[in-house]
Amino acid sequence: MSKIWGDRLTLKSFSTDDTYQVGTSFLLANGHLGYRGTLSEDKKDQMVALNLCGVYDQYENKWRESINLYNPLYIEIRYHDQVLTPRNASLKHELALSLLKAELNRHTDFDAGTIISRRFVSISDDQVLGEFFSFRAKKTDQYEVTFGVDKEVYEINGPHLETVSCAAKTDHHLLIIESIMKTKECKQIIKMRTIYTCSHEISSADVINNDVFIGVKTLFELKQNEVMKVDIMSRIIISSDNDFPSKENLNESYKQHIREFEALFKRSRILLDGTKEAQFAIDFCVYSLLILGSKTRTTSIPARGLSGQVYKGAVFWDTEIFMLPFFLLNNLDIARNLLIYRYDGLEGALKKSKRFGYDGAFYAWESQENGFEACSLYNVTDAKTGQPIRTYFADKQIHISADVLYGFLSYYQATKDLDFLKRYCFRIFIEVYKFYRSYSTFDVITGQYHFNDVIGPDEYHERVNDNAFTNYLIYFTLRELLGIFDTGDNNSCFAAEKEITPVMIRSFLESIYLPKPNQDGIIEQFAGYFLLEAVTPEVLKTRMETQNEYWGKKASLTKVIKQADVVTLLALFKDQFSSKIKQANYEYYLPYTEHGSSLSSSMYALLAADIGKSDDSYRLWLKSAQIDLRGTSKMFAGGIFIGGSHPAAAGGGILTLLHGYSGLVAKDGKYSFSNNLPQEIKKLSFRIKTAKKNRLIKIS
Ligand code: IFM
Repeated sequence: MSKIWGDRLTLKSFSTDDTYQVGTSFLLANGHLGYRGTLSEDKKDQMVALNLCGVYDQYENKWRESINLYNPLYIEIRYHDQVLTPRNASLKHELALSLLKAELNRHTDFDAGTIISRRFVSISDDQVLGEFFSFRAKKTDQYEVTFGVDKEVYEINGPHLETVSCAAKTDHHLLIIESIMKTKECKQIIKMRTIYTCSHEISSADVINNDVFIGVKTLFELKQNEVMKVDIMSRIIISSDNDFPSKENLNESYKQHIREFEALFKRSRILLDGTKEAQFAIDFCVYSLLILGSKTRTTSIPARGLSGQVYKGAVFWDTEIFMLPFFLLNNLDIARNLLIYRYDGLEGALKKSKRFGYDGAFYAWESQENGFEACSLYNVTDAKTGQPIRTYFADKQIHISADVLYGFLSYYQATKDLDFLKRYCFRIFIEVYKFYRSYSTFDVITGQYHFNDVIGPDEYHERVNDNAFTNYLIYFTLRELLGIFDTGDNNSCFAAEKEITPVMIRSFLESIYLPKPNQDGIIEQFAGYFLLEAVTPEVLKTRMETQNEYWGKKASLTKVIKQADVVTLLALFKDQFSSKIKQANYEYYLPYTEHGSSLSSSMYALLAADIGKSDDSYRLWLKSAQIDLRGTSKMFAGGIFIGGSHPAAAGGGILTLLHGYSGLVAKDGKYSFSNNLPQEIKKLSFRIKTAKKNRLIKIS
C-alpha cells in the first residue's frame, strides 16, 4: 500500500491482493458499528462487513461470533454490461482516510466516468452510517445503476441472520428500505432503515426484492459530464435502543460527526517532534482507538476491533492492559464503560469458574456478552489436516481475572475515584480472590501457594507451573486493591462483606510463591523453562513442516516464546524490580521471542525505554504502532484466520510513548512525568483531562 504521511492514510493504486488489508486499514467505526474500508460495489467476496459490537450468534455447532449486518451502502454502476470497479479496469484509483475527521474518501476514474464518494460512521450518533456517492459520466450514454441493501454478507461462521421483513418504498428521488433481521440463536431483532436520495428519478418498477438483495436497478441516460448522485443514510437499531426518529438529515448528521470527531481527535492527539512517519504512526494509533470506544454503551473493544469476526468478536486482556491507558488520559467516560463491561460480565465469570470446578470469578479468556466464555477448547486447527488441536487457553489462562483487576486499579490510580471502584470493582475483587484461592495449591513443606497448570501470556507453553507473570500479577493487583478497600473503618467495603475478611486475603497473598531471579538476575518464565532447548525462533521456523503450521507444538519443547511474558511483568511493574533485573531479563528473553502476537513488541519497547535501550525501543515502538499500516502481522494461527485490525498494538504504541518516553506514572489521581525520550523524538505533548484537571503535558 502506498501512504502519504500527513493527516490522511492514502492508497493510490489497486491490487486485488490487498483487498483484506485495505478493508482493515481503512476501517470506519464508532465503538458500536464498524464498516470495513471496501468499495461501494464490493460484495461478500471482497469481505465487505458492517460489524456490530456486542451482539453474538452461534450457527449450528460452529464458533459463536459477532455478527455482520446486511450492507446498506451497496452501489454498482454498469457500463456496457461491465461493472465499473478497479477490479476490472480503472485509470486511477485513490482512497484516503482522514484521521482527523474519520471519513473515507474515494476517487476512481474509469474510461466511462468517475466515481467520487465520502463515507462516515457517525461518532455522535452511533446508530448511523452514511455515504455521499457521485458518478460523473464521461460519455453520453446509458448507465445501469443498482443501489440498496446487499443481504449476502461475509461471515466466518455464519449465516447468523434471518430476514424477518424487508420492504422498499420509492417516491420520485427517494428510496427507503426497512429491513428487520433476527439472529438465529438468541432471536435478537435488529432493524435497519436506509434512506437513499438520488439526483435522478427512480420508480417503483425499478425495485428488486429477493433473498439476497433489496433495492433498485435502473437505467439512467446520462449526458457527458452529467453527475448522478446517491446520498445514503442508514440507521441501525438494536433491541435496547429507542425506535427510529421521525426525521433524518444526512448533511446535519455528517456535519455533527465531523465536528465531534475533530474535537475528540484534537483533544486526544499526541504530538511529537520527530519524523513525519512517527507522527503519522501515532496519529493512526489514536484514530484506531478513538473509533472503537463507546461513550454511551457498556460494551468493550474486541481484540480485532470492529474490523470483522476474527477471534469471534470477543474481548481479551488486550483491552485492560493495552488499550485502557489511552482512554484514561482524557476519555474517562469510555474508560468507565470498558470497566463496567467487566462488572456486567461477572455473572459469566462466576459461571465459568463453576464449569471448571472453581470458586469465585474466572473471567472469560475470550469474552462475549455478559462475560460468556467464547474460547473453544480446540481453538486452533492443524493447518494441513484441518483437525482441531486441543488448546488450554480457556481453562488455564488464569491471569485474565487479575488483568481485569489491573484495569480497575489503573482507573483508580488515574482518578482516585473510590466511589466507582467500590461500586464496580469490590464484588469482582472478592470473587477473583476466591477464584485464585481455589485454583492455588498449598505446599505444606514450604508453606506457599502455587498456581500450577496454567498458561501465561506466552501461549506456546501450555499447562505450566508457576508462570512468573501470573503469580506476580495476582499478588500485586490483589495487594494494591486490598490496600484501597480495607480502610479499617466503617467506610471499609468489608463492613458489609460476610464471608471474606481482609485478614484472609492478606494471609493468602503473603504466602503466594513469587519466583525470584536466579544468580544471573533472570526470572524463570515458569518452573522448568530453563531446562528447555535453547533455540531461536529463526531455527524453529526451519523445523516447520507445513505452511502456517501451528508453532505451539514444537515451540513448547524449546525456549521459543510467542510473546513478551516475563518482559510484560517487568514493563508493567517497572517500579517493583531493579534496573539490573530488568536489563538481564530483557537481554535473555528477546532472542527467544517470536513476536508472534501483536501484543509483544510494545512490551519490549516499553521495557527497553525503561532500561535505556532507546534504539531498540524506538524500533519496536514503531513496529507496534504501524502494524495495521503495514499489514505485517501474522494472518494464520494454524489453520485459523487471525487477520484484521490490532487495537492492542495501537494501544501498546501509545502506552510506550506515555509510560515509556514520557515516564508517566499515575498514583492516587496524581500524575508524574520524566523525560525518557529516544533521540528520534525531541518533544512530546498530550492532554490529560479528568473531572478536576485539563492539562497540556509537554515533555522535551
Ligand atoms: O490476547 C491475545 C493473546 O495474548 C495472544 N493471542 C491473541 C490474543 C488477542 O489479541
